[in-house]
Amino acid sequence: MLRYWTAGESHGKAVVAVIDGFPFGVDLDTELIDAELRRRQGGYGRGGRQRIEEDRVEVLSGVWRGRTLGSPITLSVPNKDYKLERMEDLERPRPGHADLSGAIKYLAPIRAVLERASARETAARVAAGALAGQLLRQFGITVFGYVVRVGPIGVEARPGTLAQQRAWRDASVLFTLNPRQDDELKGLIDTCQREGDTLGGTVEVRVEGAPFGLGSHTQWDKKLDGLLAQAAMSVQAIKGVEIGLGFEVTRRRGSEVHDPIVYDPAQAASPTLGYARPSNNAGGLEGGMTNGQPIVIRAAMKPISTLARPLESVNLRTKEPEAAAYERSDVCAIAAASVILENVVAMEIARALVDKFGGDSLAEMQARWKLFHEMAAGR
Ligand code: EPS
Repeated sequence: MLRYWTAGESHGKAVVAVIDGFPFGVDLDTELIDAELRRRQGGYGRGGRQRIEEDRVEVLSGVWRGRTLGSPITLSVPNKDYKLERMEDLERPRPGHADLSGAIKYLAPIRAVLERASARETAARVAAGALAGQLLRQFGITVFGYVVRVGPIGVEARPGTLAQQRAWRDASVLFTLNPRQDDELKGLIDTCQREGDTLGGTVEVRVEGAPFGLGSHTQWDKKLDGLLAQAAMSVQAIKGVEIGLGFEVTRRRGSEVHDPIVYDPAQAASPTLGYARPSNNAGGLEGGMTNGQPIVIRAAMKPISTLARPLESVNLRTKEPEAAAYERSDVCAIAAASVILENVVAMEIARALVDKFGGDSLAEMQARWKLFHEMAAGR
């Protein structure tokens, strides 16, 4: 079983991921992890913290001569802005943040809660996901995330090959597939910043090359759509997750929702095994299992809850009304969210892959992948 945890506070020494059950024999490229960490720091609308940090991974365990050992892998991303011991407590919880619930639940200072609730933790999740992505590459599986909405402005859908879409996304300061809309989106974020406010948006993540049969219909906690939803929803500030058509299914009849099945022998060598689908409204998942189609997930991010022009709150000490605390923050972190979601999805797909094909070594996984595809072709 592949599983992972993170540890670390926003202004502590580092954020860390421990990944357990990662197979033996994957050549690790730390530059690929650093590239994802750099992307996570990018995007228009970020706050002052990203001018301080230069996130880079340090591999503390689980690798020998550049190759994974099958033992737990520890990835650390040191915080340049390490100052936890000098930081003061807050008295006025920020609506939308973990401050109030956490301070009451743990009978603790707000500082003790916000440091761990902070989205800084996602640097560790991105490092872990970028490691998982290196396992997926061995099987020709790619995970690709991009922004499809910033606040009220939707980004034009732009069909293209994965390579074209990657080039468009990487040319966009907001990691959308349409860099020509960047100026409009930047204008929106600038206005919002001038008004002391924040903006959210929507991210889409697409997984291509996943084989049939990841996940399982047999038990609620093995359904891959459920696992993906949990992983996406657990990312800071995510308030909604859709798969395929998502909430749109409620407006349509069954005949306009379900994807017909046709057999096309020319596609037999593709992940569909020849079972082509003229549409992909299911988003690649039926019965909690992959069906050979691209997996499509969307996640809705709420606006950052730390506002320069704060909302009404209460001083926890005096119980008197007061404006919420303001600490340096981002105006819009939707671009970063697209990187985080891409990487948490990569980890869930890697977990499902290890479940299906065995996780001791890459060589055994590859042999079992081949055997499964031979057997499935005869089904
Ligand atoms: C965050 C508050 C800000 C963000 C942070 C998330 O940090 P600081 O208080 O140091 O300015 O920059 O995100 C990151 C540090 C990051 O690397 O993404 C919060 O309260 O969630």
